[in-house]
This record gives sequence, C-alpha cells and structure tokens, in this order.
Amino acid sequence: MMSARGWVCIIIGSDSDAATMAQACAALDEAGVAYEMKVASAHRSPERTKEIVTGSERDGAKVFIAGAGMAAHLPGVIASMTTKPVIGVPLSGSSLQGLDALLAIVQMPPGIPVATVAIGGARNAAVLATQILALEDSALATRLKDQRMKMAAAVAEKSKQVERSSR
Ligand code: RP5
Repeated sequence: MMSARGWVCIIIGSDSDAATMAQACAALDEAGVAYEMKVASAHRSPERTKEIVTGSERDGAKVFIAGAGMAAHLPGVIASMTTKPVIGVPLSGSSLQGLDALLAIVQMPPGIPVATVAIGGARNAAVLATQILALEDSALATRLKDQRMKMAAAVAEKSKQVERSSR
C-alpha cells in the first residue's frame, strides 16, 4: 500500500470484529483516505502482529487503528511497537459488553499512549485518523471541514422536521 499522503493501517483482533470495524473503513472511504485492514491477535498471533506493524510502517502507514474485544491488549501491544499514533476501538461482544475492552485499552501506562474512542466507536477512530493525516494535508483538512458543515446542515434539517411534527 503506497500513498503520497500516507495511509491508515487497521488491525483487528479477530474476524468477528470485522463487521463493526467496517464503519471505520466506510468513514475512511468517504474521506478518500487509503487504508488496509488485517486480522492479527496480540494473544493468538503476536509474531504476526509485529510483522504487520513493522511492515506497515515501512510501507508508509502514518496512523494505526486497532479494534479488539475482551482482554483487548492489541492496541497497547501495537503502541509498544511503533511511535506512530495508535487509536484503540473497544469492541463489545463479551458478557461485559465492551467495558472490559474499554478499560484494557484506555488504561495504558505513562509513555505508551493509545487514543481510545467509545465502545464500538469505529467511525470516530477513522475520523480521528483522518484529522491526524490532515495536519499535513490541506485538501484533507478542507474535506473534514466540508463534512462538519454537512453535519450541521443535517441537524438544522432534522430540527425542522421535529418542529413540524410537534406543532
Ligand atoms: C479478541 O477477542 C478479539 O478482538 C475479539 O473481539 C474477541 C473474540 O475473538 P473470537 O473468539 O471471536 O475470535 O481478541
């Protein structure tokens, strides 16, 4: 994967995480940001995780997004292997409904941060990754501002509908 503006490497702990993390892919597609999504487990395949992180950095990945559930060590392990920003997405699916993953991802020791989004917050992970890439890409920054304007317009339109139906 080569891209002049850099690209986002998405790693998920299991194929069972793919459906939720597809929301990150959709948001990156909307922003025109290149990405790859691969499965690698911090626990079941640590060597593969290391190979993907090292290879992706070599090939120009500028941000990592890691989605995992349960004892979700994947984002933190990736953060230990790179100084690129790592965004962690806690995923539900366990009997603790993602609270376990949230606490595992957010409670990183000083020096090795993971930017943690909400449980299931795959879309925001992608938006945050886009914002990081936009620091050095004015066209991408403009696209993000356009998206914000569309969101604001959508709120105003929804308000009109609510106002009409509540009369
Ligand atoms: C984590 O364990 C994965 O990220 C997934 O959310 C969870 C369950 O994995 P599977 O048993 O579905 O492969 O490592």
